[in-house]
Amino acid sequence: MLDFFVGNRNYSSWSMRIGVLLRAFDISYKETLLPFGTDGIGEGSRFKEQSLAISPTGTVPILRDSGCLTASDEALVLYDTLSIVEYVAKRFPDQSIWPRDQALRAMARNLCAEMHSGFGALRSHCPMNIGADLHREGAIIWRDQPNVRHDVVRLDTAWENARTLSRGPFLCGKDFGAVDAYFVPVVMRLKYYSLPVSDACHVYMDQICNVPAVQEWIASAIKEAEFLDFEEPFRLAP
Ligand SMILES: N[C@@H](CCC(=O)N[C@@H](CS)C(=O)NCC(=O)O)C(=O)O
Repeated sequence: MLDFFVGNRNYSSWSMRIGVLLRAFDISYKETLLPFGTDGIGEGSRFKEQSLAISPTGTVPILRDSGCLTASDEALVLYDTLSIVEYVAKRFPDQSIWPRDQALRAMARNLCAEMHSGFGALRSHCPMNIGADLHREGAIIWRDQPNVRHDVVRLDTAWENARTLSRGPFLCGKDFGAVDAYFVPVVMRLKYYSLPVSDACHVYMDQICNVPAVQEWIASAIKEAEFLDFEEPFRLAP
């Protein structure tokens, strides 16, 4: 049995990647929310205490597979989005989580790795906040933060190249895959901060927003209707 532990759906971009991936591929699992609290997510917080009880890093998402035991007879725990994607792809080999074509698969891994370790300016200046109208803040960030502009231009170029090479409409071909799941939280940032992107980029963003698994996650994030000051640099509590 797969246990999937997530953070708050509107704030936890890393959780969203895997949550959308599992839903898109119809993989069955039990989801448990480890809620971010008003005491934050750092050392000593309730969230940290709960997440450290399951994984050594105390971060979300976490995937635990009780169908696979370690040498110490404990359920296998995966605590990083890259290793989770790799594990799920091996565990469900009939699903095209990575493209079958070798060159497209390598391109998908390149892009996932780039996303995993890059786009720091966009991530830090535009924290994910699903459903929030942050277009004014987005315009100021765009004006004042050259590194955010650089990240967005790179995204736009990378997506366009990938969709051209693979013939789209997703990044690595006609089907939604791990690489698209990886970029879903970035699509949320571009959308809710209304950052300026090319027409082609808008087409891809719409493509992503029309994926049922993405729509489900967005709906549940908005329904959470939670407001945590430490995740909200731009808004006051309603
Ligand atoms: N490298 C990790 C990063 C996960 C991560 O940073 N998650 C955030 C929530 S979105 C977290 O748990 N933060 C708590 C902390 O850093 O203490 C992954 O790929 O899953």
